[in-house]
Amino acid sequence: MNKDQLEKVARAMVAEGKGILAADESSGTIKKRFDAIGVESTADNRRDYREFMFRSMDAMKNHISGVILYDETIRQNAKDGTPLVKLIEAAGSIPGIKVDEGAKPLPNYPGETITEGLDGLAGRLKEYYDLGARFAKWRAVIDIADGIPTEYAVRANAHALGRYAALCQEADIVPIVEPEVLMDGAHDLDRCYEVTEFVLRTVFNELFDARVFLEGTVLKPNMVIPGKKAEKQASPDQIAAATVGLFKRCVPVAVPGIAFLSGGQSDVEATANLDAINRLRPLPWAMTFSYGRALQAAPQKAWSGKPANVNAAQAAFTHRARMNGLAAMGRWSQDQEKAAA
Ligand code: 5MM
Repeated sequence: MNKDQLEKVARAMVAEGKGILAADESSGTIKKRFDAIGVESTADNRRDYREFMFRSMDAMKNHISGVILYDETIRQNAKDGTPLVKLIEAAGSIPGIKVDEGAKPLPNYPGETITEGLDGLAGRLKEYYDLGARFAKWRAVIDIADGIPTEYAVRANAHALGRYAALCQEADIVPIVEPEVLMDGAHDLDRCYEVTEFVLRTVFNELFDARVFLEGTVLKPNMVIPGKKAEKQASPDQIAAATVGLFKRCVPVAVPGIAFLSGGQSDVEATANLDAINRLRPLPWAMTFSYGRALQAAPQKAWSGKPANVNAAQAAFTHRARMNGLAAMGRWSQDQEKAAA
């Protein structure tokens, strides 16, 4: 394990004013996104779509520290034959790879899942390193509803995250550790706090037990936020106070950075909440974004599969990347959002 390299990459992933583009939608998920804009999910369309984002130079150079890719994308070439990985590197951004094989039903625990993908992972990581990946991602999914999550499901998922992270570091790849507490339910902010606290404590216990080098990791969590169907929603200041307060109690300062998922928040909501979090500086870690939907919803809509729309779609992507870059420094405002739109 090259600890210096791991720490250097982890710090670069959360560099000031930059964050991560989560473009690792699996085939099923990207099909859903394309269905919504009336685009057929073919390999060429997926390539064209991701290519225009990676060629958005201003966004990539100034605001996107790294890109999480899916297995298909890390092997794909741009239309002119250049590997997509090279486009990312040319912009000074770091290629990464999703290595989990998805959340599958957990036997005997209705409504809960376990993320699979540990078998053969050591070999796959070696191959991904050779293809250019310098970090990886594994997502555990924890749902909140009546009677769930159970302690067993949280422990099983945390254990897998620990084993994944240790395998990554052995391959000189920085693990993004993503325990996602879903915001799909009707639960309130306090319930999200309680579940996220148990999840984070359990995950860090497993990382300690697996002897993971924390300085060479990045945490990708949910914010502490009420469920989408909750009667009472919360303001960015309330979400920021709950999130930072909880993380200070559960996340070791050896972790260089926390890169949030957007989890179904609207794009501007995800930016406003990240901004409120960074207005609570000084913080013990960099706190930035690793957004999928909140970075891509606008460019997807603007593109809608038409080559003539590529410039507008790149502008939409650049705008969201810039707004989130500002939020990652606590310097975003509604006025900038509107002025640049
Ligand atoms: C981009 O979506 C990622 C892959 O999802 P699937 O494996 O379900 O296809 C997803 O893991 C994503 O990286 C995180 O959920 C964060 O994305 P959001 O959209 O929540 O910011």
